[in-house]
Amino acid sequence: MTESHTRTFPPDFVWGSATASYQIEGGVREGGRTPSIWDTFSHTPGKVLAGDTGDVACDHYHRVTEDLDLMAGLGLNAYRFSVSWSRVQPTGRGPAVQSGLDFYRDLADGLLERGITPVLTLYHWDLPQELEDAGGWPERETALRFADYAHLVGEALGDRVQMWTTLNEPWCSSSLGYGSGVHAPGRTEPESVLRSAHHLNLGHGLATQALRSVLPAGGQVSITLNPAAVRPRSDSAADVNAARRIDALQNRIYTGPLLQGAYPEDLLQDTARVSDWSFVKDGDTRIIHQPLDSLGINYYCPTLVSATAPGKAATRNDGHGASAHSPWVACDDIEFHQYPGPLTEMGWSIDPTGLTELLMRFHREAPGLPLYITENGAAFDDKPDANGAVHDPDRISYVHGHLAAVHQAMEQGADVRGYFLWSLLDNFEWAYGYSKRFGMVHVDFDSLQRTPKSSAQWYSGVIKNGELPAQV
Ligand code: IFM
Repeated sequence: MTESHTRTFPPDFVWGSATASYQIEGGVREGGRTPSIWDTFSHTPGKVLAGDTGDVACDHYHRVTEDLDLMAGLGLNAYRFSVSWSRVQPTGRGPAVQSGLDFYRDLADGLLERGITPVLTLYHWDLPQELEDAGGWPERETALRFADYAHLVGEALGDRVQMWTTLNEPWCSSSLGYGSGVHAPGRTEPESVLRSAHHLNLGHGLATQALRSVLPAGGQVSITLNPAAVRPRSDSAADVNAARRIDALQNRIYTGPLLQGAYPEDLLQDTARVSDWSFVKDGDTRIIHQPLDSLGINYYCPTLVSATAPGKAATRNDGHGASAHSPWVACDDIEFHQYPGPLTEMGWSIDPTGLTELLMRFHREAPGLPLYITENGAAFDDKPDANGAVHDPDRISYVHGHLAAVHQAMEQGADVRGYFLWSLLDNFEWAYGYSKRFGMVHVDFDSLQRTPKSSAQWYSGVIKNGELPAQV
């Protein structure tokens, strides 16, 4: 990747990396932790590639000090991690378990001691199984339980963690968990996609209120979405309409109530044959529409759609896994396409322009709201060479291109405050198990040895200099 000039970031720009509890921790039966929906799902034959589970993952639970030293060595100034709900509140109800809270308190302290800002996500998809047994996110009760959990964790860790995120990518929880079923809990119920999306939104609003009631001054509350830059394949009215419908289901179903305090009318109409939305109660959208301190954006690739030609069955290649069931409610007549050009190991196209596009959209639609790229990165088939070194030039090029895209948005006025590379470590990539490597640090899943890849050294240099070189 070559650019004409070096790009300098503001001195207070936050340079971080991100992980999530079930993807790295292991230690699934320790300290009173009970199963989450991902324990159940990954132990169900046929759900995860090669029968992989998060039982051991990167064994981060036992290797926290090593991982903290790794982060410090790379010069990260922030680390985004998530809390395993069933580790701190085993059944999703009642009091917290001290050992669970201690694990995250020690992690936060270890970060602070090394000058790394802890950025805590309360929910990255690992719902306590007991709450799923009671109905899961399609039930309103789960949103109330989430608020109690947020209160417990906020009270315990608010003295050392300032940056809080309620949910990570609620679209994946609702659409992949309850629509296509490729994620836990593996249900395939179109109306549950809408019900769970609403209860995740409501859970966010209630959790935000709970956090604000316990966090000391300076505590910041955010939510991380995975908005899509949805593009029509042509400018025909049918393709443009297809893009509008997917935009409603992936983006505006969240940003509508979060940022404007209402669900978009077109979304309600598009999905009317599946649901009357009577699960939205009076006052809910007011609860969801809480002031935010920032918005987290996870970006990997853009989405290209078209209307299905009359008489032709729609094929779905939306990059979200193979399933006979669609995560897209009432969209059987919409096709997803891959862009020509380079792909990552996930089959996702490499197109940083989508990131600039999204940042400019939020700059317009949520003026004054600081933005963070809370995830961006790529999976490649990284292997150690004969000397044990791991060279990953494709990842360097990917991150270089996307950081340039962030910088371009900032030049055009977007208030972007930080960037978190996904991911610190190779880890459990959900339904793909350990087959996809997103880490800037290689993990040998037999020995659990960590080896920083060349991208880690490169990113470390970017952080140290606060600037993106013209060339990689
Ligand atoms: O690994 C995931 C992460 O858990 C959520 N965002 C996308 C990543 C890559 O698929």
